Amino acid sequence: MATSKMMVPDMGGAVDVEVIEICVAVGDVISEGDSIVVVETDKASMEIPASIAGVVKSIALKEGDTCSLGDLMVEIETDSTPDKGKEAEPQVLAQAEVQVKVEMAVEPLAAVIADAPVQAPVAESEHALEQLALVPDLGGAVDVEVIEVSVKVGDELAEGDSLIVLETDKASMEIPVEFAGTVLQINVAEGAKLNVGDAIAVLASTAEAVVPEVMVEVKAVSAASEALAPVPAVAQTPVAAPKAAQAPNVSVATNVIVAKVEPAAEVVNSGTTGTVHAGPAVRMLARELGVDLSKVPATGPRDRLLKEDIQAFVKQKMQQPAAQSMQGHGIEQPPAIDFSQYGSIDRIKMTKVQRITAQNMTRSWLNVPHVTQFDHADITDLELFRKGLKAEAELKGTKVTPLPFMLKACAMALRQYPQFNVSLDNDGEHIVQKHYINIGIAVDTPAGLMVPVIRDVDQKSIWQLAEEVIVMGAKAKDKKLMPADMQGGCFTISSLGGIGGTAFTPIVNTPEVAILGVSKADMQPRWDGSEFQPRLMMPLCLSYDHRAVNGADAARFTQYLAKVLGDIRHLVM
Ligand code: CAO
Repeated sequence: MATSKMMVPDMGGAVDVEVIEICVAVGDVISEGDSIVVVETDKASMEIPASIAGVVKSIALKEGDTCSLGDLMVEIETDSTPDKGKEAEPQVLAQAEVQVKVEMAVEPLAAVIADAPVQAPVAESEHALEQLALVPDLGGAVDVEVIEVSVKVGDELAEGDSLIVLETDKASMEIPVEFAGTVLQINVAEGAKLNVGDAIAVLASTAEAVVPEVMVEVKAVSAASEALAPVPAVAQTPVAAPKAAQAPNVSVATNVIVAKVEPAAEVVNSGTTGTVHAGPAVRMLARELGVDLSKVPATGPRDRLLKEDIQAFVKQKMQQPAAQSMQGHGIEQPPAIDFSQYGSIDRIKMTKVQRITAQNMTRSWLNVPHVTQFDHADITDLELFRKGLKAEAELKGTKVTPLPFMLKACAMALRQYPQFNVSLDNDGEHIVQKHYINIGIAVDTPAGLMVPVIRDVDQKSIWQLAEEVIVMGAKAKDKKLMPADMQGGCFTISSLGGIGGTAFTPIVNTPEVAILGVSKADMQPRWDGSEFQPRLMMPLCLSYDHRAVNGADAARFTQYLAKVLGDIRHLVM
């Protein structure tokens, strides 16, 4: 038996954070990952999970206390019976003032490193460091699936090389390595579910060590030192955390025993029910079950939502008459057909992006009363101007398509008609008016449709927008979009103008309330009052949520777009 002290880990730099819940009692048998305490900053609540299993011997914190990095949380009695051996030299790994003394190195990441074979690159260079490549911030996504491991042991990697490909609900993304080095060990496999801070691989790196945020000292307890395990040799090699700028909240060293902070659970402002307090596990359950947390009555201390609250809410919904909860999804599925009876077929698994797109489209199509308004913009003069920019664009190393002009015109239209820059609250009683203008652009990629968001379009020049369209389009096609790149949109443009077609009816990208479809401009005869003139006409197809927007407003919106695109001097008005 041994006793371990579990300390407060790095909480993203937050100090004096209030303890709002103690999740364990003395005598509790806990497993690794069980919540020990819940803390709450002014921005988020976080569950701090146990990094080791054992029996709670004492609890140093109580509700209402404030705590900071390195404060003692609990003492845990573990049944580990380490080998006898020499006591590890305490290692000071960084500059932080706080030193967390831990009695036994049994933290999972530490174990990973301790087991890592020390391979040639380390031995060959006295400057070589074993560094952990960790999962970076995934924009709040959790349990993200590994769909590809792009490296193998022995590979020499340059900074920025792809380690793995992850697939979230919204996108596939490559996770690059933050430093050059040789792959010593790979800690993940295809199909694994990863979270921020999880170890991807161990690399031997000659890169300058990046000082971890947290300094941790591991020390066998002197009184019982003979009974304790020596820190394995490899564990004495400092393992640097990723570069501070990209470092997740978890700081890592080979011999660190620090409870890992779960990705901060966001505090949802529901508008109707006030702030929702719920830990990550509860939020995950709610997401799995499709439950809107703001609708669930909380019964926990200080109005915290408990798992039981979610379960009770779902049970109650299930008992309601089917018609009340159908929202269009109760439509009978078409019958399954064995197509092979008619000829040769292949059954191909959809990518996650395709599956999620299908779900989102269905949800939007069934929930949103769609109307599409058609119009044309005369872009003859715009095209003359745009083509005149070609040489300047080449000098700048960029390219200007009609899309940046459309983005700018839509930003102006959203300012002019703010009823298009809203989302409908799920309570059916409120509209959320947005005062920022972020516009998504639909990008066609081999993995499926992705919609990166260009922020603050109203504040950017045509050159900046042209550049961002190129960068975002390339990131989408190269699977390099991060979840944050696809969040926060107010309106979407789906441009099929580079491909063709005369018109289409795009589906509103909920919770937005309108989307502009653009088809290919072509020459058409236009009557100028005395004769027909050949004019380059671009088809505009504005689909909107008729709950938020009236038909007359939609007609005004597309007329306004046609005016601005027809004479782009309006863009500077
Ligand atoms: N009319 C005529 N020509 C157009 C046009 C329009 N409305 N829009 C673009 N073009 C031209 C461009 O000027 C370019 O020609 P030049 O090279 O001669 O200048 C050419 O078409 C190709 O443009 P592009 O598609 O490469 O660039 P873009 O900025 O117009 O679009 C992007 C970028 C990322 C939006 C686009 O590549 C894309 O993925 N489009 C598909 C969107 C989609 O799938 N929508 C459907 C969603 S619902 O299923």
